[in-house]
Amino acid sequence: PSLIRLRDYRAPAWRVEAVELDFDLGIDASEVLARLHLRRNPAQDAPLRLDGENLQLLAIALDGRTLSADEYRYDDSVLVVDGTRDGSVLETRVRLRPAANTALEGLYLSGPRETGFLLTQCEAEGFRHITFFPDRPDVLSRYTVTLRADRARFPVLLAGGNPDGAGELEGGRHWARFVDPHPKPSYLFALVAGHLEVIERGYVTADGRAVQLKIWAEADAIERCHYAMDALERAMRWDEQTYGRNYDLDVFHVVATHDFNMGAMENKGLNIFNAKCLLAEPDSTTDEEYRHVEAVVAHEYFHNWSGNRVTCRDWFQLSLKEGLTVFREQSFSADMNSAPLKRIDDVALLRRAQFPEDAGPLAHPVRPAQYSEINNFYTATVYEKGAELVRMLAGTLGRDGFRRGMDRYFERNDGHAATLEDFLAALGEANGTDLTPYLAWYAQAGTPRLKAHGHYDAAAQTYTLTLAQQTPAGHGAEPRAPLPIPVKLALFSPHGDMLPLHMDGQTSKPAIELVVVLDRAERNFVFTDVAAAPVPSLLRGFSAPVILACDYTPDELALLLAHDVDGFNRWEASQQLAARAYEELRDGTASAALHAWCDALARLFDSAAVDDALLADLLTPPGEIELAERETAIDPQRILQSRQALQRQLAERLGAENLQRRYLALLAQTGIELDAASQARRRLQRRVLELLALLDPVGAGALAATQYRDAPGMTDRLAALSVLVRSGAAQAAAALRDYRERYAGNALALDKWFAVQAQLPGEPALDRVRQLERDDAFTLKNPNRVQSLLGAFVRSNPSGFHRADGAGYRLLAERLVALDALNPQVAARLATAFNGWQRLEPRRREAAQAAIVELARQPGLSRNLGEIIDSVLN
Ligand code: BAL
Ligand code: ZN
Repeated sequence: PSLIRLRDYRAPAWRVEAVELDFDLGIDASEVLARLHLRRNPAQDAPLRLDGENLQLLAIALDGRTLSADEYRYDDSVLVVDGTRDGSVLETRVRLRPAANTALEGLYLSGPRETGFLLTQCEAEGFRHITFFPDRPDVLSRYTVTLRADRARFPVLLAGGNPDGAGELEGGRHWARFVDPHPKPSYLFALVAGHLEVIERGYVTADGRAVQLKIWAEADAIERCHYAMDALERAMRWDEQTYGRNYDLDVFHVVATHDFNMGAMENKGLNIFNAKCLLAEPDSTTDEEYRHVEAVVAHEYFHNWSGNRVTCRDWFQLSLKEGLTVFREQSFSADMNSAPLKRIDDVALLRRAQFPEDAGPLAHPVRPAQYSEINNFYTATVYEKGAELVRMLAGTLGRDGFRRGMDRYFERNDGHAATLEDFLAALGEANGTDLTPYLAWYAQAGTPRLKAHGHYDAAAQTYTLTLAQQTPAGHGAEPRAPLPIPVKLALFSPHGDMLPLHMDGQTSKPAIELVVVLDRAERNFVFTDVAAAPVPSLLRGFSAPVILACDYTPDELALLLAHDVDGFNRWEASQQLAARAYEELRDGTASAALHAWCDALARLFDSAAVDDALLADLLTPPGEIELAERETAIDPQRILQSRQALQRQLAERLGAENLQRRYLALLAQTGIELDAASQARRRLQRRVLELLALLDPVGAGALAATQYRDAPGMTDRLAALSVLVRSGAAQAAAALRDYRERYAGNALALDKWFAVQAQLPGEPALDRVRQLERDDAFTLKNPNRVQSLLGAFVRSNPSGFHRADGAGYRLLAERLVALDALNPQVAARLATAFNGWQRLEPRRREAAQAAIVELARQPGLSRNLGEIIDSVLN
């Protein structure tokens, strides 16, 4: 397959100033009439080439004249038209088959053909499945969209932009028109048509615009949209207050669908959401999912400026909108909830999803240099690492400086398609600083390693911190240069107090926390007037996305765990200590870290020094995937066992009686309130029950069964179900039956039923997955269902998926072939579970390789899946 390269970028030869789209909508067949008002780029002399993927062309006319067959050429992906000039109007009419579209890209049907509704998904290149167009993000056009359809079958007709009339037609049909005054790229086009209910709220922006907020969903889901409406309003206010950004249309539509490849989509004025990122109610939504709904609603809304008003010049700049918008969402969520917990969750996700991606054959820079299929680059690297890069820039400029820079960026690029260089230039120029050294972060794959070593000179009372960086050689041939790495740090006295920081040669008043920037391979930072050997707290708040290696003693980490006031670093100390304790247990060597970890946590457990949620996280060692990152010959089953042994040791140190007492105290207060303290209690209650289940499976099984039965909401119910299933409790089967029945009509709740079982530890998982595939509710056609069973198995269950006999790999390969024929995007995403097979222990490595090679031999694989398989193998 041909590669698209960043260095080959050329401005478009033709632009579309305005486009009129007329849809005649039907489930089996829809027709699209497109009128393109063309402008020639005077600097180029190329014929008009339009993207169009497998379209059935019914008619074509240029400037009002029907074209003869020798005046255009169409090869099922590109239409070339002769004789166009600046100002020409090209008209095409095509027929689409929405009900037959299982790829969920372009125009498709969500739900059953009798009752479902039509919708579109265009990012990244779905618009070319709808009509002929220069389907690239740097062609910005004004859209007028008219929808026509049978009123009884399609009572609701929606498109992006402002409503511009509606009315009746003959034969029970009706029409509606929408005009979008803001020029936009084709990937932001959207329409929705069908039976939908709505909830509405009036909103007045800070600059005085009255906006109607409308959330649409099918009848059985509409009452689950109120939380999203509240979240939307919070996000709109926050963006006004934090970035001075106001909404810019008269109406803002949000639509929920159960059939969606992504989490959600920021189409201008018509956001479309995967139902799992929008619907919420206590009976079927966990606390974590509530926070996710709030985050995704905000993320899509924030795109209205970071993505829509200022869009990307080309898809290589994807992180310009995604990394920035994830960062904006992270800041919003931190303000709405607990900031340290949000940071812990985000860094844990980065380590679980992005670090492994960056360490294997799928590694790519945040701004990739090339791709074959752009849909494969909606990755943790572009999103999550991209957000970390923005966070470093924001940290460097400070709150006011970053706001100044963002104002400049929006002002200068409004209505344009921008690049990462434009972004850094605006931030830098508004602050009189040069940020171009940070471009190196965007160009290099791999997670940099930061080595830290401290030396205390008692006689001179100086502490010298040596920081050194190394970026591993990537799979690409990107240049390797030292990166600017901001390291936020503090020094602690042996008693756990923060010390004033006297830096060598510094004249201003000493701070107790500061940021040093390591901008070369190695550097010493000297602190003076240090009375005793200090313990450094480094990379506070995770100030740079690196892997830190510091030669701490277990006691030093325990000191930070006990005293660091930076919640993130306190958690980080626990993670580091737990990882060392895990290694001790695995290797049967010393037990200093194990004792230090358990002792420190036992002290915290019995004190009120930290809040419940942070305590829950401190009591949780790094996950199996993160622990695997520290190994060279990975045996996931051994990792599971050592990690379980570690947790058992902790549980023993805390004591069954103590755990049970705490559990019952937490249980007595539980409810469905969503305030931070209530969520924190539920988080700790789950963790305590999990620890108890390791010590006393029978006793914990009884408690979990009762908790399952009496749970006031989904957080407690699912926690109990998970403990029952994972610990193999006798009550598990009955609880699973009950859940299956209780939530038979609730797809999102049922997804969790599949996912809990797909994560059954160890060998039994595979048979359970096969059994669940035979459940009436399982289908490969629904991305959420695929994700809940197969995704949870291959991605979140290392000990189950990586069976030594290779049966997990063969199952995945077989399902990928079937899935690829239906939905290549979903297949390709699932296939990334093969990433990292080279680092498995030899038996599993061979089995994985055999399955992947066999898969690669299958004829007719999509470009999406083919690219992932090729990359994984090489
Ligand atoms: N733009 C694709 C979905 C999202 O990141 O919002
Ligand atoms: Zn996004």
